[in-house]
Parts: sequence; structure tokens; C-alpha cells
Amino acid sequence: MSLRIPEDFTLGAATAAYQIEGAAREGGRTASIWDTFSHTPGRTLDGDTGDVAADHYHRLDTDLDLMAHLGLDAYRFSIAWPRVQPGGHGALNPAGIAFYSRLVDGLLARGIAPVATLYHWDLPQELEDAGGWPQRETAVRFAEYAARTVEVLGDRVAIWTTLNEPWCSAFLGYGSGAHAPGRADGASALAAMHHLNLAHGLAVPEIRRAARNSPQVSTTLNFHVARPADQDADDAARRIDALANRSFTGPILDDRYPDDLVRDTAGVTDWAFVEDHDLALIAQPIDLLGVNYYSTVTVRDSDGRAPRAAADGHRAGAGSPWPGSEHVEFLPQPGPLTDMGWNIAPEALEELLLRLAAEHPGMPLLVTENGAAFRDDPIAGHVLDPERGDYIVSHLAATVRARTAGADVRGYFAWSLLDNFEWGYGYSKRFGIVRVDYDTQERIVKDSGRRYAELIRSRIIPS
Ligand code: IFM
Repeated sequence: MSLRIPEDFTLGAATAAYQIEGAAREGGRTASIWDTFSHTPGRTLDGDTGDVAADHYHRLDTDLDLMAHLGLDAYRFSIAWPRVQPGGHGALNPAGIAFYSRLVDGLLARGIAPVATLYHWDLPQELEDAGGWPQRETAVRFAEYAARTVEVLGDRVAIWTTLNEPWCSAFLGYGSGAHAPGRADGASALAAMHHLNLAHGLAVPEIRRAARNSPQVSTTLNFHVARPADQDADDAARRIDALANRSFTGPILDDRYPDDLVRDTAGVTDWAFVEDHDLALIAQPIDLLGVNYYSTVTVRDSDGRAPRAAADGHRAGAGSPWPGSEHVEFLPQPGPLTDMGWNIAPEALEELLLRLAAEHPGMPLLVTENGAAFRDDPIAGHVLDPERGDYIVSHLAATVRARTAGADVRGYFAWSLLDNFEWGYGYSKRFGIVRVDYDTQERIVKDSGRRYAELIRSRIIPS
């Protein structure tokens, strides 16, 4: 049976600044932790950096026209903190603001709603040098950056998102060290987690105060759907759910850190970083919860077996992204798998959305990222990528089914509009519905992009 996509359901595509913009040293932009990290030998595959990326900074009009060609209802982008506020404090950089202002105006002129994320991992290097996310002051700096940015762009942006996937910032950045800044210390990762939550909580009222068009305010989490490998593995799944998901939904939506999370991590930290009133500051009302979903994980207690490197779906680093639960083993997933090695399980997205709807009644949801990396090559100017197209169609269908079953899901954003810098994997993984030739910067709409455009046009998902 074909599925009808409701008229008021937003269909968009997403990107992030460091992954596409390039122009790393132009227009007054200073270094972020990802510049430093990617320029450190051995940190990214083949030493790839975001210096040029998809050169979006110089190809803004072309890319805006592509979005219009695809018929996107909305475009989710991130603002590079070191581009608009070099160094992470003080006055804004007019050239940086001019770029995002041009982007927002270009979207509106094409009838595309701007959805802006304030932090997609590019912390100004100066703030890392001062201690980074394990330091409380970084949260204060973020709220100031948010306030100043919304003061200038806050008459035109439809949805503001504070943070993208703070789990990655905290636990890959400071726990495993696979992401910038590349530190590997469980206690620092947990302190970073709390200060990211605090940064969100401090920024939300600033955004509401500074905005002049009553935007929706949100945050975006990358939910881990953790399955127990067998009947003895419930505790392993609970631990991963606590560290990956409830460490953020707990304080943001329920005003508290889960007791089991505090218990599981008691050997790593004493939680002294949580000060009086922090939980009240964090639990600000939000209008939307962003949900990023790609795949599932299957876990059990390792019982002393050697842990499998990066079978949790993330690149291995020197440390563990699971402080206090390092003994949890991630089993290889049965196929089909994407080029990231991630399993394809659209039914888990439907289940996740229904679970979130049940656990947080009244909280509107938005699928802010979903997509797949596959190898693809142009043949006579065409890119045939049936796996990516099927992935997007099946996950969009799962999202619409969840909505029909009662979850208040407001939209779906494909990751990603363009092939881009996939963090530690550099340019080796292609997620785009538009191919980027990194030698010429030519863009080719892939077959998946054409299929997505047709879904947007017809609002029918064929059976
Ligand atoms: O490319 C990333 C993005 O930056 C954050 N979410 C997951 C994507 C694919 O790994």
C-alpha cells in the first residue's frame, strides 16, 4: 500500500558547517577543534581535513539553487561558531554573519524554511585551550554566542537547534577521543556531557529573548537503539540507553539525571560538576525534539571477552565512549549494512519515535537526520544509488507510519544534501543525495536525490 505524506509534514535535507563549507581560514574565521584535530597526523583517514570540503562557502548560490531544484520544504544547516564569533567570545564577525544572512535570505527567497543549528561540533580552539566542554565556562560562552547570533539572524530563522548530537561531542570528543578534541578520559566526558546540557539550558531563554519571529526552539539527539543480544543482556542494553539517550533526555525533558546513570558511573566521577539549580536551568521548555537515527546496536556483557573495536558503530579511539560500562560488548550486526558498516533497520526508527512519543507525551518530534553512506560513481553523468534511495524511502515510510500511529512527528530531513567530510572517516564515506566531485566541485543530483524530489513533489511513498 502506498503511503500519503501529510501536507503539513516538512521534507528537508541537512548539512553541517565544517562538513561542507571549506574556507577554513577566510572571512575572519579562526580555528575550531576540528581544524586542529584534522590537521594532527593520524587523527582522520588519509589526513583529510575540512579546509575545502564541498566549498559551499564559495558556491552558496549554486547550492541554494540545487535545494530549490529538489523542492525542499526546509534546509537544516549549522552555523560555525568560529566563523561568526572568532575565538568564542566578544563581538560577532561581520563577514561571518553576512555569509549566514545571505544563506538565510537565499533560502527564504526560494520558499525554503531555514532550520539553524548553533553547534555541530566546531568549538573555537581558544575555548578548548581554556578547558573545553569539561569546563563550566564553555556553557556560559555558548549561551552568549547563541544570544548574539540570534540577535542578528533571529528575525528569519524558523527553527533554532541548540546542539547537534551532544553525545558525540562529549563521549567521542572526550571519552574515546575518536572525535575532536581527541581526549580520552571518562570523567572529562561526563563533565562535558553535563556542560553541554547546561549550554543548551542557558541558550534556550537567550534564543527566545533575542528572536523576533517566534521561532521553534529545539535540540537534536542521536538516539542509540540498543537491543539486548539475549535474555541475560538487558542490563547491557539499559546501560547504553542510559549513557547515550537518557543522559540528555533525563535533564532536558525530565528535570533529572537518571539514578541508574549516576550509579553506573559512580566509579568514574563523583558528579560534583552538577551545581545547585543546574537541573532547573537545563530543563527549559522546548518546542521540538530533534531525532537523528541511522541504525541499531546489539549488546551484551562481555564477561571478560576482548571488546570488539568500534563495533558500536563509531570509529575507535584511544579510550572508551562508554565510561563505567566499558565491559559492554557490541556485537556485529547482521546485514544489510551501509558503507559505514551500520545495519539497515527502518522498523527501529518507527519503534524509537513511538517510544519517544509515549515517554514524552506532548513533545513534537522532528527527524533531523537520517541517511546512508554507500559507494557511488558517476556513469555518463548519472549516479545510480538504489541502496541510498531505498534507505531513505523506507525510513521516511517508517516515520510516516509512526505519525499515523500517533507520534507527533513534524518532518524528516535526509542526511545529507551533499557528499561531505565524514569526520574521522574524511571523504571516504558519501552520504549525499547530491554527489560532489572533490577535484572539480561539480555537483550531480544522484538518483536518490531525484527519488527524494519526486516524493516531495507527489507526497506519496509508493508501496
Ligand atoms: O555526518 C554525521 C553528522 O555530522 C552527524 N550525524 C551523523 C552523520 C553521519 O555519521
